[in-house]
Amino acid sequence: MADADTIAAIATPPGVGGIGVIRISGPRALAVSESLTDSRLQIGRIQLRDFLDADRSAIDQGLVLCFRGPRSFTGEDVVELQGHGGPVLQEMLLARLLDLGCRLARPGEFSERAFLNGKLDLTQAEAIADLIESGSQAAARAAMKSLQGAFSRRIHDLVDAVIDLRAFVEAALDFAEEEIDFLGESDILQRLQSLIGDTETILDEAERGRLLNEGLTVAIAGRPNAGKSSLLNRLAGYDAAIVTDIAGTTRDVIREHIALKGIPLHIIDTAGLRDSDDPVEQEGIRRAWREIEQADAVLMLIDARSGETDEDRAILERLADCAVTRVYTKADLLSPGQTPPQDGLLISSHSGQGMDALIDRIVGHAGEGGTEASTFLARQRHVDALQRAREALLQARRVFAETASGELMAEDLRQAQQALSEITGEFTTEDLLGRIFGSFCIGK
Ligand SMILES: Nc1nc2c(ncn2[C@@H]2O[C@H](COP(=O)(O)OP(=O)(O)OP(=O)(O)O)[C@@H](O)[C@H]2O)c(=O)[nH]1
Ligand SMILES: [Mg+2]
Repeated sequence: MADADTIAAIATPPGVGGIGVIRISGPRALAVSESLTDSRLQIGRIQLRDFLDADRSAIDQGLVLCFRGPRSFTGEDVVELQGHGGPVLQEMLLARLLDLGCRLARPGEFSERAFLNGKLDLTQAEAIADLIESGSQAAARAAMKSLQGAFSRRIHDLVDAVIDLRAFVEAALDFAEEEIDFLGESDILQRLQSLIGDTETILDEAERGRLLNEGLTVAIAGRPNAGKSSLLNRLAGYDAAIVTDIAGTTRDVIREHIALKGIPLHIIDTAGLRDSDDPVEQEGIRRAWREIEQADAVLMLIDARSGETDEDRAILERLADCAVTRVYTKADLLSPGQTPPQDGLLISSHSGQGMDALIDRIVGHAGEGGTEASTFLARQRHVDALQRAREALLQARRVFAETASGELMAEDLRQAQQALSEITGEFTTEDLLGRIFGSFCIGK
């Protein structure tokens, strides 16, 4: 058992509803519920009971479901009280349970106990939170696949392969130099290579799963009057940002949350980039750069009539490390004989020209095949860990190619294994668990 406390929390959302569920977990869950209902309760049966206050007056009436650990969500004894969904009622019931010796559950504590008792691994526990919070059907489906273990299985297979290779290399350490050759240097390299390939495949999928979960951040950048706010409004489908023909209209960072082709997007409109003496505009530009440099993708807007100017080139230079798409704007204003620049997309936020191609390009940032190919939902944490695992494997390959030393390589393999194990939670720190479960809501 993870904890001797018996915890309780309201599991349904706050507010008025047909039913309201209170969840209790821990060694005294059944005893407390029997006191509350002043009755004997049985496992695995749905029982109608009065929920009694200290003075034996009924607070509410409802169904009681009892589960005996380890055959429960948390792995401990669990009782669910399904009463009526009134906030005052539920508070009264919860207060009574605290009187009877329960402690109020911390956010995510039910899931944390399920994890600590081996009912779920970490990706599955996270998938529950992501499933509940999923913002699109595609995200919900992918979260469900993670919950069913699709992601964990892939990671386990990878960990097993790393362990095999470690065992192989470490066995080789027990042999003399000449015998290592006999064990096959090329074999080791080949296995390492296929491990790196598998890690990269999963990393790609995890990145897509992360985008599906957290959304793709797309910043709209460019000089004043390039048409940034007009594009934001066109994509959002309403007048989110002020548009005028005065250069320097937008000062604040404006965010719109939209979905294109099932992919959640955070579209960010920013202040026009230029040298300015106005302290308000300077601050706007400073914030603009911060958003642009952190975005997953940047749309660099350039007036199609002027084409790329020196000022645009200066901005593009600073964007060298970002995923930038050049977008030439105001296509409707091009004079009939004028040929538009060819090194980017051509759009008009007024006529709608080129919007489909732009949307395809934006969605394309979510990866080959878009999110339809996502087999599981992922978080930034998973992507980071996979990247560390890949780094360690690449390092192992470098070390082995240079030194042919299994000993040095074994340490890198150990690190790769550790990074992968963080994903499923076989290797974790208190701190990591606190951060993950602390972000869940109470009663989950
Ligand atoms: N004809 C035409 N005009 C456009 C188009 N897009 C923007 N404009 C006009 O260009 C001017 C500037 O547009 P904004 O969207 O405010 O430009 P911005 O890049 O947000 O400008 P700042 O906020 O000042 O940086 C406005 O007068 C818009 O109506 C377009 O596709 N066609
Ligand atoms: Mg603007």
